[in-house]
Amino acid sequence: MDLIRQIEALGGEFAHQVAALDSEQDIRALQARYLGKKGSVSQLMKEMGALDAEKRREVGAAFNRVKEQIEAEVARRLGELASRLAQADLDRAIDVSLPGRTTPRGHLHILTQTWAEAVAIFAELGFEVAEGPQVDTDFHCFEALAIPKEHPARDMQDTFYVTDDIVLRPHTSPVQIRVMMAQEPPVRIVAPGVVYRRDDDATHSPMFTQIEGLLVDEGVRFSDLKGVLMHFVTRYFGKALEIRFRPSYFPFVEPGAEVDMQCAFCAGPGSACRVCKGSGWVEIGGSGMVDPEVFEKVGIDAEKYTGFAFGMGLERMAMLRHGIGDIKFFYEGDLRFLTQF
Ligand code: FA5
Repeated sequence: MDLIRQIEALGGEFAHQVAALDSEQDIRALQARYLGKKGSVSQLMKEMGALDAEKRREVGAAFNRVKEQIEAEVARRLGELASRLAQADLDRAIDVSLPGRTTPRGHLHILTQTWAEAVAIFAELGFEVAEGPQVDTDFHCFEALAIPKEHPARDMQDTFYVTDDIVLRPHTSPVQIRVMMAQEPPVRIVAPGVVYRRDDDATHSPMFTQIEGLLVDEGVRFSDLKGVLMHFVTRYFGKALEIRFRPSYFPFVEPGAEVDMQCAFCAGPGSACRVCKGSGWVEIGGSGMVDPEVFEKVGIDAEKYTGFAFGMGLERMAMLRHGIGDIKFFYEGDLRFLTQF
């Protein structure tokens, strides 16, 4: 075949092949197979040596045309490739006008909030926080609180026994004992904490939380107990509420009383209130003046000091304030419940 036609055929062949490639690397490799030192165009050029001067000029011009054509083709394909990549980049671009995707933020559990709020309210009156173990001795939970073995009062607070002498504490009252054994009066503490009982219904759980209060000093009276509890319910429920004491029996206090507060949700006795069942009052805990027998057990002079103590359920408080109908909601971890508080 005529050399010029062969050269032009190579140009056509290159154009055909380069059209099928879509990476810079492949295109450059193809270019080298044609124009590189050992490329097919360069090989063909070697045949020019045998031609006469005029023919060589013609053929040389054909070589230049094909080289330029190949180079132009390479530049065009690389340009196409670059703009396709730029377009892909643009398509991927972020629409800054769209609302952002926020990471959901957690918050404190309603019971933790109640715990912290109760502690903060008592702190306003100068009470400090004391803690004790959840697994405690029979001595701290019962004996020292004047509830000997076989005493019927144990039934009210029946709990889980680890051994005959180690129990899961059924109330926060053992913290009173630990504090009084460790510290001389004046004592002014609140002890929030988890406690356990053999209970299970809509308002009673086998594991729940209480807050204990204890104040021991010279001249402490029952009216001080009333004042402290009135301050607490008024601050916690956000309105002035009355307190009522009903005589009750807790072996470690004398006199002892159940504490009722005026129902925060109705007009008073006789209404069709679901919370207080129309009585106008709701029970919030137990209380009383520390029994001299307890002072004797912990080595405090009962002639010199008097004191009061109380214990309330924290779930009970939150249920009353937020209208929560079942104590189980606190422990189930259901976000539909938890996110309401
Ligand atoms: C006591 O636990 C006494 N330690 C309180 C006390 C302290 C009296 C200091 C005198 C001096 P009581 O068993 O009534 O008392 O429990 C107190 C409160 O804990 C109850 O009013 C109730 O709000 C809550 N409570 C009791 N049992 C459960 C339970 N199983 N689940 C949830 N809350 C409970």
